[in-house]
Amino acid sequence: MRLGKFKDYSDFGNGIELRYEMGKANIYYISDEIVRFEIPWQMDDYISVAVEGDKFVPCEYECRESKDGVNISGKKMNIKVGEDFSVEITDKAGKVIVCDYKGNRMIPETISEKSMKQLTEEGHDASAFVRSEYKVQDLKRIDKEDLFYGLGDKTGYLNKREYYFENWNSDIPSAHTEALPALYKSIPFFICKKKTSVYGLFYDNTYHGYFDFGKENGDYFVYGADDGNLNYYFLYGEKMSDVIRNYTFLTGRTPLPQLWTLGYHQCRWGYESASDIREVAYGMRKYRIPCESVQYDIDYMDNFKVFTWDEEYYEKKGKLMEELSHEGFKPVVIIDPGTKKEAGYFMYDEGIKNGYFATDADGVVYVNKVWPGDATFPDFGRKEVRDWWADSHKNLTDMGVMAVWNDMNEPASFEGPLPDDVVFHIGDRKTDHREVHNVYAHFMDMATFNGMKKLTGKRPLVITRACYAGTQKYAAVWTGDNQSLWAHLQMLIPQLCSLGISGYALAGTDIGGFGANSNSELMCRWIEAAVFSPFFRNHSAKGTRAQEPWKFNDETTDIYRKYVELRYKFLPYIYDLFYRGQETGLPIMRPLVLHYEDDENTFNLNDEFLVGENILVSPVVTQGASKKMVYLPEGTWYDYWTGEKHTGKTYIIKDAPLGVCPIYIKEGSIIPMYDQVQYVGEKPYNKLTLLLTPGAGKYVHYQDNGEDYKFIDGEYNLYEFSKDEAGNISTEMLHEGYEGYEEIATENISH
Ligand code: MIG
Repeated sequence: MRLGKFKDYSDFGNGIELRYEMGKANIYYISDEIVRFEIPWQMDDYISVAVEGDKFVPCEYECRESKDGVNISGKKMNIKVGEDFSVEITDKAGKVIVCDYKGNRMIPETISEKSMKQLTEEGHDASAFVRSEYKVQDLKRIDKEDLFYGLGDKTGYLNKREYYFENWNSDIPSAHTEALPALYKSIPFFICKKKTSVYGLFYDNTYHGYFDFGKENGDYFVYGADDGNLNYYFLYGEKMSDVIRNYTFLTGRTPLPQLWTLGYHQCRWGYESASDIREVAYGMRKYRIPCESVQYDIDYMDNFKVFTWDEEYYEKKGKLMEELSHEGFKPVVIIDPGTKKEAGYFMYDEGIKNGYFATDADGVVYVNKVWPGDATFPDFGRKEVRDWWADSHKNLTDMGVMAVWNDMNEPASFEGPLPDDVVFHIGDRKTDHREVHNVYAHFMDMATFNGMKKLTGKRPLVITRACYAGTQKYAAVWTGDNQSLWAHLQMLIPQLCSLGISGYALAGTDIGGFGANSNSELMCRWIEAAVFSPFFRNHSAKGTRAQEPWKFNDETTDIYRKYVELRYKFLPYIYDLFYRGQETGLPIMRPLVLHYEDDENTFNLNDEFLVGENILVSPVVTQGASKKMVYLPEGTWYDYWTGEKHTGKTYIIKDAPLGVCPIYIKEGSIIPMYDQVQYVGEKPYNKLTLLLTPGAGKYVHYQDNGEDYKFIDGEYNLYEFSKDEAGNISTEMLHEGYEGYEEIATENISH
């Protein structure tokens, strides 16, 4: 689709409308650093799902008509718009940051009929090789040095250059390899790091989307979508962290979680009865492995009917949860969107009576098969449906449930995908499955979050498998059905770092691997690598080898315990990062390139990461390895285990036999630590220990009750610790509104 020659334009206050021979386009100046470009191919007045509320910040820009379009000069950048709505963005010095690719796509020749036939014969999906122009399409130029980061949970490596991806939330039980175009999540945001600059683009369109970062052709990248508007935000930044700040300003930031949710969680799809859960819970305590929850997978429900309880295998409703709560276990249960089609079942009856379920094009309630057999799909895009779903959580909170895990919300279905024309809504607007698919989970998570918030008054933990851009406001994510494979342990690092820079600070993988059989070495290396993974849960599938640590051997149990204990020690540091992330949008687990942008050794570093700015982790993720080549960036670093000092910007070889995860602390660090507990809340955290590395430094520490929203009314403390070269600590209270620590101790790294 083309717009053709430019005609004229008008200014509407916070942006301009450009009129072309064959249509119109809009540019919205959201802030000095955020500009939205839109061609309303499908509809005027599109309302974003990801961006909530009015984000306009007063800013100044000037428009001048040029011979083929408009030149806009703003505070941070200039924008030149020409024929066909071609865009060029330059910095104030005139250097191009990004510009449209002027030529046509050079689509490689479509596959020949002969090859197509051969491929199909052997069962290959030959259609996957066919490429064509997309209905909505945008091409931008790639320069030789460009690197691409972000895009959420996509497989492969940090840098997405020369890879091709799709956004279509997909339930993939087979192994997640770098060849997969799509997984569970759709986050159409990426950062392009250029030789001397950086920028971000967020293509806010919920239809099936496509991203080709120079695979088709090295001169341009292609963004495509099956329908909707061309609708993208340009995000300016001097640094990568500015781009992330701007992106999360738009789509929202991960809210401060409850402290216990950052502890350890044990799960398995296959705890078939109350006694299975009990055995695991008491096992955690017996083996002294700190643990917050043993999670309830689908077996706890009566015939997989959501918001019910199976009293046959799981005893009387509420009994087990009540018993285990005395041991500090917080009940977390799974919920699927598919609602069993069964007359007499309250959710089905209420949904039918009120017309809450999606229908086919003729208005007949749509049915597909999921766990409960024939199931219907709540039309979550409508507020009244979300309110109903939110209130239904009372069935859970009445039993004592404290957090909800939303699964299968791609939405997944067993009898083929939902047809394109299944009718859904976004607000009051009637639309179809094609537009809603990628935001189905988003709306469901919103409902869960609001329900749990209202019912418990606490900060909800909603764990979701599928999501869209912006869902981070409502839910934590896990990366779905990985497998007990070394390749998947390796992928944990780029995948969680990518989710992190895409707004998802609270993310995790199934520790030990979900599918396939784990083994003792893999378990140990996984808990070492995952020790700082924001969401921290071991999970596995039915039929695979059990993964509770003591099911392997004593050595595994000991190593596992050592790392879970380490996690609990660093909880206040992790919690502080969440606190700060509310302002910065920065994640917990970070790729090194985020803080060392000028160091090319970090550009493609997939096997280590930073936790905040002060801790560097370089886990062993290769079978049989007992040494690790660690890259230490500029600065001075201290080995967490030995205190050994290293001068950075160099590679070192670290001895790392099973049980040793190389961890380094930056010079001048002050890291807050807590004493060991078996679970958060076992005893009050009234002592804080500051781990110190040599050198002067400053650190701000946040403390509150770790549960509810009283911090908004000022019930929290903010400590600023300063340390001089000699190691003397002074404390300034930046805010005082909560009962403080009884003791603040210090500990030096070189024990
Ligand atoms: O297709 O509820 O990813 O974590 O244990 C299986 C059973 C459905 C998929 C989830 C997994 C969960 C499992 N679910």
